[in-house]
Amino acid sequence: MHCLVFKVTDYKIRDIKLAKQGRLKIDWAESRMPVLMQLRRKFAKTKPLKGYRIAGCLHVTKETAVLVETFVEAGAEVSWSGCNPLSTQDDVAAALAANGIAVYAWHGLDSKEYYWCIEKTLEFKPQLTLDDGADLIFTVHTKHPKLAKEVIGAAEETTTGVHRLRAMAADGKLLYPVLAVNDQQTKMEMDNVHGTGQSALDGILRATNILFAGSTVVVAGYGHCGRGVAHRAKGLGSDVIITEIDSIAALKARMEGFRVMPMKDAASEGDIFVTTTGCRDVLTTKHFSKMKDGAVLSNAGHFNVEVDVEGLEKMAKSHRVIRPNNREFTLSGGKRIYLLGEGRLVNLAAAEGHPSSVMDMSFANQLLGMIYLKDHAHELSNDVHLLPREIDERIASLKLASMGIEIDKLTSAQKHYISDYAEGT
Ligand code: NAD
Ligand code: 3DD
Repeated sequence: MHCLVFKVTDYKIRDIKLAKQGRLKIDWAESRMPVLMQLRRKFAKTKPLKGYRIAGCLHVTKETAVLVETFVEAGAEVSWSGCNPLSTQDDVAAALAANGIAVYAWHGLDSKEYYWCIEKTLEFKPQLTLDDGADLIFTVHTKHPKLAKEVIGAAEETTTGVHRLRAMAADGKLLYPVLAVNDQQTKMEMDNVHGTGQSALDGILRATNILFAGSTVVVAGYGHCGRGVAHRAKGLGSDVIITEIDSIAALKARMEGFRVMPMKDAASEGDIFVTTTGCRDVLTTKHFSKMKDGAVLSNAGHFNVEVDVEGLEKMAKSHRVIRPNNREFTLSGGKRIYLLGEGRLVNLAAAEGHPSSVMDMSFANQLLGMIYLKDHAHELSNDVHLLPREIDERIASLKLASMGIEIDKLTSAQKHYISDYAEGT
């Protein structure tokens, strides 16, 4: 629990007067993030990040605020920007600024302002950077090669960011080691699946109040996010269709009870569309022309490239904002198509993102990842690295304990048996 102490530091946000309301949201998030708060209490004593400066570029939500203030309690200096123009919660940003954090973020900023904010976070010459989508690390690599020499390592939160960084590494372009935090089991199998599964539908519901039961939901991509969205939509009574480009993922979807078909066929069947691919041009004009009147389009992928918004704008005779985060496009012949969150990740643009209790694990990985880099970056090549499995296991154990769940332990005889080969039939 924080009392509001206004500390003087540089920041640029929407309105500092929102700080009190933002603090309440952060207090709520803290109450649902037991693993991160337990680690905060431990590291507030030992200060493992003392003397380190962390620049972060990650959605400014109440959960991110808990991570940022945990970094500070662990001894770090922190500067922060958002990683999406529509995901910043202005009251949370105000609470961070009021608590002395150098935060540069406000809801609805334009592209120029977005990159201005990233530049501001680099002014204090961080030794560690943290990304969600790799815009910060890409800025360091393309615009601040000198600063890159002072960075010991970085972490990347999401799948698309890891893809970008793996491609940079393959080109020999990475100037320092990067941790693929996204690829942790306690992140990818939790946040991407269960977080996105719930929060994407949350965003769709807040923007439409639509009834899922009886509707046909088309989910593009049956990876971690798509799987979560498909199962949650099914749970709400929808008939779910999956589209894929990967035969194995498509087969998994079919075996788990979903209809699978190309988007050219699904386009005319869907009532609600959710893209979760990390790819571009998944829903385009050739699909819009086949859609039913009233079709709802949303994206849960990291960037706003999955729905061809420009193509829809060109195709439409008119458009209007009919509800918050919900734009109605009227096509020739009167057909209406509804685009949520401007095609940006619908869970963060039209809702609050994943629930705190799943971000608890994602951000415990970020915290332990930063400490791991502090201790081991000098041993790592300029490539994308996984964190040690022990970190995953530690977070899973802490989370289970916070849920009051115990598991069995192998006996010595069992350990011997599973590591031996002599015993047969
Ligand atoms: P993933 O790699 O596990 O799954 C992506 C799936 O999409 C794969 O099965 C792939 O075969 C499929 N795919 C790729 N291109 C396709 C296309 N053109 N048409 C149909 N299917 C296609 O990735 P993931 O972890 O599920 O992440 C997906 C996206 O969501 C990424 O951009 C990631 O950064 C983002 N993400 C968003 C959130 C959020 O809060 N909204 C959370 C986690 C990840
Ligand atoms: N992401 C989703 N919900 C979030 C929240 N409440 N706070 C911060 C970030 C949040 C995005 C993450 O899931 C990130 O891991 C991603 O995009 O993969």
